[in-house]
Amino acid sequence: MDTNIQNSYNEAKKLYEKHGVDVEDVLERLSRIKISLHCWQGDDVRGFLNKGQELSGGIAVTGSYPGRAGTPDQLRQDLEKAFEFIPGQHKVNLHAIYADTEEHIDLDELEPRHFENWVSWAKEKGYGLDFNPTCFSHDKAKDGFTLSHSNPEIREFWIKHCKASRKIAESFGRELGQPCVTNFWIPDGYKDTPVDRMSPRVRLMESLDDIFSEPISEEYNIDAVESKLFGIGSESYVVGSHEFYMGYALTRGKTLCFDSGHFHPTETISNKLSSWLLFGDQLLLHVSRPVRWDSDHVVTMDDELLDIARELVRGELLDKTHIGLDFFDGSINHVAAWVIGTRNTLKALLRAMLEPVDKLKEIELEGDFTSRLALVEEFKSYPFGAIWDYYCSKADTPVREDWLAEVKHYEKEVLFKR
Ligand code: RNT
Ligand code: ZN
Repeated sequence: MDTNIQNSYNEAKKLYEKHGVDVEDVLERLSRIKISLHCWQGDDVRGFLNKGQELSGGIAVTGSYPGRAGTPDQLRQDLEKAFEFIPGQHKVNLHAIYADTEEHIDLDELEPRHFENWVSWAKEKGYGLDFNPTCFSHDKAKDGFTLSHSNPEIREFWIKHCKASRKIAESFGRELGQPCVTNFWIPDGYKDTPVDRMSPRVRLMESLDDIFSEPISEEYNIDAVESKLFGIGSESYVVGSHEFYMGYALTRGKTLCFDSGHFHPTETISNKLSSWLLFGDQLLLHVSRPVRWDSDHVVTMDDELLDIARELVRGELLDKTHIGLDFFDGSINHVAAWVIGTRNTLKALLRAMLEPVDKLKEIELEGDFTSRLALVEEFKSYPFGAIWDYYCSKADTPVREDWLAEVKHYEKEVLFKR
């Protein structure tokens, strides 16, 4: 290891240890955290099934940066490249439209065999896999409704697709020896104020109950449900709102997914996590960054990311939390987007873990809010960067911005030649 990195680490470690923080233990705990890299950042949410379908469902990618993955092999190659720059062992989050098959099939006909190439790749590389049914970008989702559709035939199509998705997820979990988190997100909603808010919710509840009627061991598959406040074209009403899924997940023992872009622009998810996990068993995060709306910008080291990380650490919630990323920026290098977002998420967790949590909690209980504020603020400029550099170096991943030159090289040699 570079002696500067080692020396800076030793000095930084002493500062943290003065406050009783066991830095080696922190790094060991950090190395066990898995982040799920969302495959859809790699190709602007296009997928390989039903090629040519426009992205729908009230989500949007802007930008046309060259080099996005056009085949499953290219997408895997790009993910591998990103993982070279991210310390630790992580997961890949697939959507159903990323099936790797030559067969012309529809979403309701998908089977585990259509994902065999993904599984053997993940096995070889030691990655875990997560999954999502794709209830958008499809002719049967054109009017903005899927599982809550008033037409029973359309509903049935989506129910079949979601059932097929759970089977695929189960096979991932079985094959890879770690549970696959399957996240159910549907776009259903109205642009303008509805007259009947209840009936679509009743239909959604019934569809979900049907989908989940077959028991699947949580050893293989964990079902999560994701709420949303509004989308493009569903500004006035979304069937699967936060309250809907909170009630659903609690009464059905499901995992609740919080996407940081799915609430009012000034509302944060960090303040919600402890309340949910007091009553619910598990949490899925879609770490994203809304800018004025659910814009899915690349995750940066902003206050909310830090607050999410602090909540997970201070509340001892990490063991019950699955962390996935969810952003799609088509205006920058696709591989760099993953690297920046994932490194930031890990770095935020590290920063949170390096805080003297027990000591701060004591000070708070004593009512010494002056010290609480003073210490929390001083800790913001403690040398976590030196610990992070050491962690990256030890994991044989590039230190600081060194990864950028490698991404630029990859861009020139591979991405721009596509
Ligand atoms: C949409 C949701 C959902 C999607 C992915 C592609 O608002 O956040 O998680 O981003 O399924
Ligand atoms: Zn999401």
